[in-house]
Formats: sequence, C-alpha cells, structure tokens
Amino acid sequence: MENNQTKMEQSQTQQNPQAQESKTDESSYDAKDIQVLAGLSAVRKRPAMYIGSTDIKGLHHLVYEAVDNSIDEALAGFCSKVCVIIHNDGFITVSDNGRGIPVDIHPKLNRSAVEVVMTKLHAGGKFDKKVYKVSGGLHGVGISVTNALSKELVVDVKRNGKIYQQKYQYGKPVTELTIIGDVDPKETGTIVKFLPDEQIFSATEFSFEILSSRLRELAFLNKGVTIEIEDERTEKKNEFHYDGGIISFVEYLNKNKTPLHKTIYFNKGKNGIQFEYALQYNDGYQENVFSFANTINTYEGGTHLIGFKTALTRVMNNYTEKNKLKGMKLTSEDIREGLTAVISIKIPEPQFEGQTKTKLGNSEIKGLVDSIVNDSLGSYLEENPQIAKTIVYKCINAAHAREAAQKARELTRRKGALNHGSLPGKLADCSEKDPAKCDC
Ligand code: 0RA
Repeated sequence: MENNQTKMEQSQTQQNPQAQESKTDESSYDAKDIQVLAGLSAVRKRPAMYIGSTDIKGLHHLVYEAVDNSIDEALAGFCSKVCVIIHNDGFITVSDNGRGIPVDIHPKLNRSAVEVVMTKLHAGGKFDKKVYKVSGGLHGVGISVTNALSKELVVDVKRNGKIYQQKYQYGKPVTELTIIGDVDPKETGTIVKFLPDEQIFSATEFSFEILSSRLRELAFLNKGVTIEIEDERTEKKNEFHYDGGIISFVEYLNKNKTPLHKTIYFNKGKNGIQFEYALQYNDGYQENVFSFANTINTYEGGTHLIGFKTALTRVMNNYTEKNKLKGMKLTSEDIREGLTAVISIKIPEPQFEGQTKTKLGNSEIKGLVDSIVNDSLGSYLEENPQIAKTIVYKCINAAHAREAAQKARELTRRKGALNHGSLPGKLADCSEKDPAKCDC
C-alpha cells in the first residue's frame, strides 16, 4: 500500500508539477488520516453545528442524512426504492437499490470510496462533479456526520456480484472493507445500519411518526421513488410512492377540504435551476403554502416563496382588471385565502439562512421564480377562463370579508373607547400601563 502510494505520488508529480503543492494535504497518507479524524472529532465536539441540535430533532437528522444519499442516487436515475427499518435494539437501517457506493480505491486518498464517503465531511455525491447534490440534510453535510455521531455503524454494499462490508465506531473504521458474500450481479445497493451515540443525544428513541412524515414529504418531492418504513418495535409499516409528485402533495393537503378546481401544475427549468409548483384552492379560508429548496422544507420561506407570492398577487390582479371583474384591488392575503400550494426548487448552490437555516437566501431566485409563475400562471388563466373566474371570485369574496371585518373592528373600537371607563373592578386593573400597579 505504502509503496503504491509513493509511486502514485511520484507519477502525479511528474505529470503535473503543481501536484507537489497539494501533496501534503491530500495525497500523503498521514496528512489525510489526520484530516479525516480532525473532521470527525470536530463533528463530535460540536454536533449541533452539523445536525442543528442533539435532541430528538438532531437524532432524526442522522436518518435524513443517510436517506438523502439514497434519494440523490434515485434522482440520478439509479435507484427506485429506499427502505428504513427501526430495530428493537436502538439500531436503524437505511437501504437502497442504487448502484452501491463504489468500492474501488480512491486514487488520491488511497482508500476505498466507501470509506471516503463514510468518513470524509462533505464527500457525499461530490465524486461526480457534473451532478450536484440535490437533496441534502439540514446543512447537506453527508453521511459521515451520521457515522461520526454513531456508536456503531455497519455499511454493506452490493456491487459487482459481491457484498462488501465495513464496520465503524464513533466514525472510525474498525475493520477493512471486506467481501462477506456473493449476490446476483444484477442486485446492487447500499445498506447503512447504525446505533446513535447515547453520549451525544439527549433522546435516542426514533419516532415512527416523525420519520414517516418526513419520508412521505420526500416521496412527494421525488416522484416515482418508493420509500418504505417499518418499525420492528410495533410492526407498523408505511409505503410512500407518488407518481403525481407535488400534485399528489397538494391533493393530500386538501384531502379533507372541498377543492374548487383541478390542481394547477408547472415545472420549468432555467440556467440549471428546476422550479415546480402545484396549487389548488379549496372552499375554506386557510392559507396552506409549503416551500422547499433541494427537498428541504423552508419553514422560514425565502426568495423562492417571495417570488411566488409576488407573481401570484400580480397575475390575479392583472386578470381581474383585464377582465373587468371588479374594481377593487385584491391584497396578497385575499389571494391566498383557501389556497393550498407546494413550491419546490432545486438549485446547485442553495444558501440557507435564518434561525433554523430553513430560509432560502439566494437573491437571484426571487426574480426567476416570479417570472416563471407570472408567465405560466398568466397564460393558464387566459386558457382556462372557468377556473380563472372561480379563483378570482373566491379572492373577491375574501376581499369583501376583509373590508367587512375591518369595518366591524373599527366600530367595536369606537364603542370600546366609549365604554373604557366603565370596566368593572379586576378587568379595569388590566388597563393600567405600569405593570407594578397591575395585578393580572
Ligand atoms: C459516490 C459515487 C456514486 C454513488 C454513491 C456515492 C452512492 C452513495 C450512497 C450512499 C447511500 N446510497 C448510496 N448510493 C450511491 C456513483 C457510483 C458509480 O459511479 O457507479
């Protein structure tokens, strides 16, 4: 091994004099060993920096990081099924029928690609520079973080008609990558089984419900992929598969409501960015808009959501004006009453901001989404006047209700001002501005 390494370094140096420079950080055996271990100990020292927290939420992130690798393999077109099994003994398994992590020796790092993926921060799908990692955990840190925060982890790879296995503890390999059996050469995939480190996490029990709801979301966002979850503790099982993608998502969200029209859906690509949205109004008053960036639920919104809302408001007002349906201006809130929508964007370099890193920050996205929605929804309304009218009347109704509510509020306030002096005993105390004098 050591000899090979030296030869390889020499030939690299001969071919490319600049390689000398990177020799110490990437290709020298000792240096890269230290680099990997430094990465892992950084994760163990400050786990929250990598998975958000060390509570129940962080615990489940370990699973999402593993699942995201399988989803990426599915998005690349090589995997159709992902399975999660919660075991009785605290272990959890994530498996897929993808190509299997490559088992050959990574030329620069002189170790198997399996080991690199499992131990190197950010090593995830970066092998192939042409395809960017689309799905990504909270911070897209990769499965090595799951490994670093696990007391034990076993990876099995089915590839080339063999089953390869390597075991780790606290992220460090404790065995070589070893062939443990044969398999039909057509059968390929990756199986990762791990036990979270109870010294790191304040909670170590996986929740079937929490995992199910995220896996269902992932199945909606990655149409055609089958995602299964099984709980050996309770024998509960779920299987998620949606050929309709986010159209199915919207219909799922509206399942207990009365929809006013068939779901509107568009999917557009521009400059390596893919944006899709699905929307359907129901006869209720709630706004139910979910936004995702690279399959991450952007609870705090961001530029994609702003672009979508801005365009939606403009398109509806333009249509209303153009068709002389009503003289009044519809506010963005009027337009989102009874609206159920899912928007999903996939971009090469997402910037996540905000308190929980769930706000998309990329500034160029706002205009791009705005223009896609403006054009596609604008034409859709022109081509589907019946649906357009249904939606616009719903929005006008909301505007009337808003104005009526505003008037009622003003009236109540005026009355309230007149009555203020006559509040009885205890309640009157509550109107005191100085908290020291207030006993409620
Ligand atoms: C690196 C390169 C390739 C696949 C993967 C990683 C991979 C990683 C994981 C983790 C869980 N499941 C996975 N499936 C695939 C490309 C493989 C090739 O070129 O054959």
